[in-house]
Amino acid sequence: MSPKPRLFSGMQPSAESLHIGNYIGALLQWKELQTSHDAIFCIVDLHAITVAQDPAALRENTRRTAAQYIAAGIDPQVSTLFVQSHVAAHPQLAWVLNTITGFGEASRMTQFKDKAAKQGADAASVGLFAYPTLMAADILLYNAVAVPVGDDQKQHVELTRDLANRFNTRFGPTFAMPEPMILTETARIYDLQNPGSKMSKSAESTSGVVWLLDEPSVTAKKIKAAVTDAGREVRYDVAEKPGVSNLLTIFAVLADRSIASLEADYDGKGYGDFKTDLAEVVVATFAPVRARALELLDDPAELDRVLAGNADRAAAIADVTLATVYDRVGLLPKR
Ligand code: ATP
Ligand code: LTN
Repeated sequence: MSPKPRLFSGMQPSAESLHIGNYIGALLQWKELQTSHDAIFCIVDLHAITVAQDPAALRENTRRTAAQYIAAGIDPQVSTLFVQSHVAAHPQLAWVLNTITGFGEASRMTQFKDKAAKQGADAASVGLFAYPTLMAADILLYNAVAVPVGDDQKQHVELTRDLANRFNTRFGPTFAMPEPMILTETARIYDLQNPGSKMSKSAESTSGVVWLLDEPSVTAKKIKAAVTDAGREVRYDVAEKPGVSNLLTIFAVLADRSIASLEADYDGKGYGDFKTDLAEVVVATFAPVRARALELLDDPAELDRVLAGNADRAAAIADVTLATVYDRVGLLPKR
């Protein structure tokens, strides 16, 4: 039997709770992929500090993110689930990659340009500039071939491929070539109050964001208050009915139904019934996830122990790659 292809993905611990967009767009697919792949999932805290973080909140959010991954079905005995800063090889390989990355090349990364523009060029840090080479290190340390990411991260995976190629050409074959695995547009969830923007952890107002850790009554309220569109027809039409289409996507994914069958069911019924039923589906999906996450968070010592064991497994792979890289570039080994 050939070994399963290696997969790597990560998420920043940038909020207390993940939202249903993160669940549908990432966690749900990761959960499926962990059986077909040798999957490694990383909570990228070193990426998170490329913008200012409150230290106590970052530590807490890292645990919370881990608890939500596990509660959503990432099994730390099947996949490797670990915290980036627990494996020193990540920043170590990133440094070497920095030395083969062009200044102009890094300057062309659109995420950097966007984030730097938001903060003002002087406030943007060298760390933010080097975000993509740290991400390349994440992927290349494990010779991951499959990298599930949102569309916005595609450019970073392309850079990773360029760097892998460059290193392999200059120093000899070392890294496997990763492929981005881009999520389908139907897995993109929009803000319930502002269906023109994607649901985001860093949204200015969170009234249209359904958090995984929201109490069930709050979740139901947010669904019922979602903006719908003119008319009363439950129909999938992104241009004319972005609000209703977004709710149909959520319903279809969580209830495992087709959009067409939902449209048929609600034909002639109006938005009220539709939203009431959707609220029930969303609560039924997430109440157990929330309960499990809170239970895991009740025993932080056990959670930390699981993360430490998984970090050791990750390090066993990463350290071998790093040793090869150090050797190839000519660093003197410590005897
Ligand atoms: P931030 O606002 O801090 O950028 P975010 O909520 O946009 O956070 P990310 O940390 O950028 O989330 O993304 C984590 C994962 O969740 C990625 O795989 C991304 O594609 C997915 N994701 C994020 N938002 C959505 C969404 N609205 N719909 C579907 N998938 C999403
Ligand atoms: N930049 C990604 C998170 C991330 C990642 C990775 C994803 C960091 N390292 C390696 C895939 C592979 C994001 O913001 N979603």
